[in-house]
Amino acid sequence: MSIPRITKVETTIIDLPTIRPHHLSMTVMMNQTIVLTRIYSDDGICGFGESTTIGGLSYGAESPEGMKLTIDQYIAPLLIGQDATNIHLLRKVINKNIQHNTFAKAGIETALLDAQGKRLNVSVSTLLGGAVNTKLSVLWTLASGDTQKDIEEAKQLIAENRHNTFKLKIGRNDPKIDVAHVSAIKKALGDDIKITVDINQAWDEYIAKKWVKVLQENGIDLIEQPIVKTNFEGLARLTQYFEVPIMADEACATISDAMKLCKIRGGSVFAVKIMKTGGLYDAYKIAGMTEACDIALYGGTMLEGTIGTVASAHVFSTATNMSWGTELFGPLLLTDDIVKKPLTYKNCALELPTGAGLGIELDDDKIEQYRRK
Ligand code: MUC
Ligand code: MG
Repeated sequence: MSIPRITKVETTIIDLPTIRPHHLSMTVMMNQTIVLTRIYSDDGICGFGESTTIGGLSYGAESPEGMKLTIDQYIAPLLIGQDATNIHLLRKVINKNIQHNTFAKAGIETALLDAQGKRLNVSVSTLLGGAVNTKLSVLWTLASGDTQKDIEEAKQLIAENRHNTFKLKIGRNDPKIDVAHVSAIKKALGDDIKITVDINQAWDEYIAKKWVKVLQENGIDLIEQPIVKTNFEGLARLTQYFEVPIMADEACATISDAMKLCKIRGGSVFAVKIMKTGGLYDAYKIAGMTEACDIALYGGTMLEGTIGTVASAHVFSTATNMSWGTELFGPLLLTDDIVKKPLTYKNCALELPTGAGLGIELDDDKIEQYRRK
């Protein structure tokens, strides 16, 4: 049998509006920009991948326009003519030639895995060894910027049985205002509804110590990245000091970050995202590390569209320590999609598609409609 060779790498920037403004400590999102990568090979197979960040350059070090350029100019030439089936060898070549740029690399790795799954007629989770969970619990982020609107949104989603856990994005305002907002929502939704809080690095360690205490007293279930991502020891101190679990998000980006944080227990939960790790394989490795250290795993999102979300779901489905579930709701935050059949969200969970590769089909008309011209 001849070896399938890569013939073309194509990238497209897609702009999709959000259903409402999404407030984070560093930006307010009105739309989401997806870099779609399609990798073609001479056996007729095409794999899809997505590279997505939040708010241009306000969250991560790569912009959508920069990711496209990195892929077109630097990654694609390394792939053309290469064996499409040896993904580890391709990763090695890419990592040797290109430093950092994990978002761009994540889209490439996803497309290679999607293609290989299609080639072998197995799903991406099967390629990774098999799914332990085919239904992944999914929370929803309340981030309208208005306490009353957030409460109404949550009540509606609880009534629909779409979500029973909510994450609140804070850090834009004075901590006193933010903590009052969180406490009002917790009180309005009751004890059965879990509330997690993401500060996105907005507090210093002293402020965090002061206000996490109040959040803990108000029954908040999980505190995400309260302090700057570089203060690993601070995360370890907060983890040790508080009963409420502290989660590392921005701090826990790559496998070496995860290793350093494991060593000092810089969090009792780690948020893993394929955009931070540079793809599914390193996310899988972090899952192994946390399992070994008895640290819980949380399936994070960079608010990707369906391709990135389903890629993340395939890797998270293989993990055995996902005790905090996932936040893989990205497609639900968007007014439209570029796939033919949207993902199934039911009973507070995302159902893993069963088809070959990622298990999704692209809608070319929608790509044409939302493609940046
Ligand atoms: C983040 O930092 O967790 C994930 C969910 C959400 O609303 O924002 C993202 C980013
Ligand atoms: Mg976060």
